[in-house]
Amino acid sequence: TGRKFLIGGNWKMNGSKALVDTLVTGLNNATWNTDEIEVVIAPPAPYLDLVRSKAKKEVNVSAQNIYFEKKGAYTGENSSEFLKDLGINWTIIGHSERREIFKESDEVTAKKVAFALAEGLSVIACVGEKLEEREANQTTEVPSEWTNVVVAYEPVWAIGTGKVATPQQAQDVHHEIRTWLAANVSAEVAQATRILYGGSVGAKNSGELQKEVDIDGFLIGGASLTGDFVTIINTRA
Ligand code: G2H
Repeated sequence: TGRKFLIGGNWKMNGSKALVDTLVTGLNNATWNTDEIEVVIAPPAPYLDLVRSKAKKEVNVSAQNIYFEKKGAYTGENSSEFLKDLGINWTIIGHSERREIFKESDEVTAKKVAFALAEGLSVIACVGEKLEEREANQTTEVPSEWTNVVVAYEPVWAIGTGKVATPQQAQDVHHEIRTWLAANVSAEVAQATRILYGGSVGAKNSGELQKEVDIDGFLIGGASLTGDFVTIINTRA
């Protein structure tokens, strides 16, 4: 497909210095072909600096969220400026937990995606069941920047539940998203944009899912906190 397979780990609100040590050591000892696989891990914000300084350069580090302003009176928020200062150039935006628990709207999500891209960050933009069309619609507000956007499809019913979409179910939606991109952005963007699957991915099901032609990687929650994450990389490698 010409698209580099992306294996992302979203730690969510989990971790400790001890866990950083274990997980980063595991990744530093693993090897993969960086021409074919891109590894991105997203620890909680307070651990970003520690993870970036411990991890080898083949491990990309990502925030889980940022705000759409550079600085100021926004208590509790994180800025693209902090990331750049730490040498971190990825962020997840619009994860379903941000939307559901923290009530982030499509509008806010779209603003954050546009802002992060303008700041030179690469973005894992999450879309969920039924939302993909609207999301993609708003993301076209930044058409020139698609090279730095990775789309993550996470069916809400599959997140953290152990229920995984079948490879065919995931493939069908990924194909729809790619078709939408072709129709609404361009054939080039549709061909080049990576579409990740997220929702209870583990070492047991990654092998089957990755065979699907429109699945260009994973966004992995629970299993990214365990040895499964390296197993998934090795299974792809
Ligand atoms: C979906 C996914 C990673 P999990 O949210 O973002 O989590 O793999 O735990 O279902």
